[in-house]
Amino acid sequence: TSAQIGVTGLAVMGRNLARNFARNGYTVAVHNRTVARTNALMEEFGHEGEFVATETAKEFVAALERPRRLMIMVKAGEPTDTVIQEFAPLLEPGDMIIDGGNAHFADTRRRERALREQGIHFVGTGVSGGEEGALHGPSIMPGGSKESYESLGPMLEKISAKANDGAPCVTHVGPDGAGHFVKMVHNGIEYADMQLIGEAYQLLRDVAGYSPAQIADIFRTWNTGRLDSYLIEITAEVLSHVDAATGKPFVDIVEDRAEQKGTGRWTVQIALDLGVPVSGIAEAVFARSLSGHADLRAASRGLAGPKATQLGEAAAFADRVEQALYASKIVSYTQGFHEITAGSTEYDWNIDLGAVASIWRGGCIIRAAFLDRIRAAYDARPDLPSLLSDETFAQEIAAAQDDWREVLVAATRQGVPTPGFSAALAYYDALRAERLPAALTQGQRDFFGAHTYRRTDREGSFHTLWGGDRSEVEA
Ligand code: NBP
Repeated sequence: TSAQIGVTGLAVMGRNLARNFARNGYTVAVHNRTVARTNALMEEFGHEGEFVATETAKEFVAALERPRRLMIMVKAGEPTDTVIQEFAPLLEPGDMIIDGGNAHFADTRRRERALREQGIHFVGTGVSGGEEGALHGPSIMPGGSKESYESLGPMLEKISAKANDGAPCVTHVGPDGAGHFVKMVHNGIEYADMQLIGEAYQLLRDVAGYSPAQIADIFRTWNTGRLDSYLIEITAEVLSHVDAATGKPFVDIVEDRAEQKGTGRWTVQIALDLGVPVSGIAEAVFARSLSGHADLRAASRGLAGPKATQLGEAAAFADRVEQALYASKIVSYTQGFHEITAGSTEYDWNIDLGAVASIWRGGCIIRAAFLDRIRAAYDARPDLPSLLSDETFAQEIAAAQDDWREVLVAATRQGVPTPGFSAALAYYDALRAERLPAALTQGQRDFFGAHTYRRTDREGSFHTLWGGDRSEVEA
């Protein structure tokens, strides 16, 4: 039997993707560096479909029908290069290597270029949805050549999640590293979403005085409205969970130090390189980093805070927090989509933003009803300068902004840190400002470094002779 697809790397993700392909009727060749994993898969799940278990790279490649489709699901970084070096010499022009790991898009671009010289299609593919998604339907973000998508697309569409309207959560994102780039920004947005939810929780707890169980109920209610999303849903689950050993709320017995694997950090690093202000995502990454500085936090615990003040009605405050959360969420997505636009321009990817919103509607961690509306906004106007310029979103923020500001006043007064909410509001206010202090910055730069400035009333670059008679010269 020849297999339509092969999966090498059979840890949680690879194993579940292989099972997903098999359950959808494909014959799947499976391979892993350590053969025990392959055997375990066959023993436990071999009955689920047609698998071809292989031990060596040669056997694995020989099991695949041509052109070969070989999917790599190993640890991202060096292991991916090792595996490519192992398999590429055994492949022929027209064959496809699909990397479903969380690769950095720059690595994907490098690998794609090298393999293209051999006539091999390298398809860097973002896969989101974790272990469960891999098995039951992830959101899939393939890059690589158009030609490879013609061959792979139908298979990926079959195993992917489906949105409410039945559309598969996969699209050809764009050439070379486009898929991994979009997956990276997805994760950056995920960081921001989680941070904003965390801030809402903290405000409901410390300002409004609700218990974790009560906050879980509030999130459940929010989940029936415009915030309807996987992350809000699981937040309610986590908050209502009680620790069996102590009987305390689970959230109170977990160490408050958030970890990260790097995709959020990449999103910010690349945004800095591209000159895109993703302040909300950056604050989310910094918030995790700050939480991990245990010594610094211990040394700072005695610093002065505000006097406790009386809050009005808690329920009314909770409604305001919902407005603040929603408005801040619109801003995070605005920033994330701006980064995708900038990447697409820089690397000539021609990414369809509406299609990206569409494939995030199901399967992935940030799946949300909200994404349907982003898709609609871009479908109506593909050249939308920013999500904030969409009329519906602009109106929603207009309606939310008073409450958003009130929440931040309360947070500031009580000393509850809200870097995500605050950065989002600052971004919003800066974008809509008639004038920014950047004019003063330009003056300072011209003063100390003769960096010149532009005038509002005439073309050209100018410099003021600050150390002399302060007359202006054309630069
Ligand atoms: P891991 O990231 O834990 O990687 C384990 C796999 O990599 C095993 O199959 C292991 O083989 C193989 N491997 C390593 Br490590 N070094 C190797 C090498 N030098 N040569 C060949 N194989 C090597 O697995 P995972 O959590 O299933 O994730 C797989 C990929 O999917 C990663 O890139 C990850 O970032 C990405 N991803 C994960 C999730 C998630 O929720 N976990 C979600 C989305 C994407 P062995 O069995 O012989 O040690």
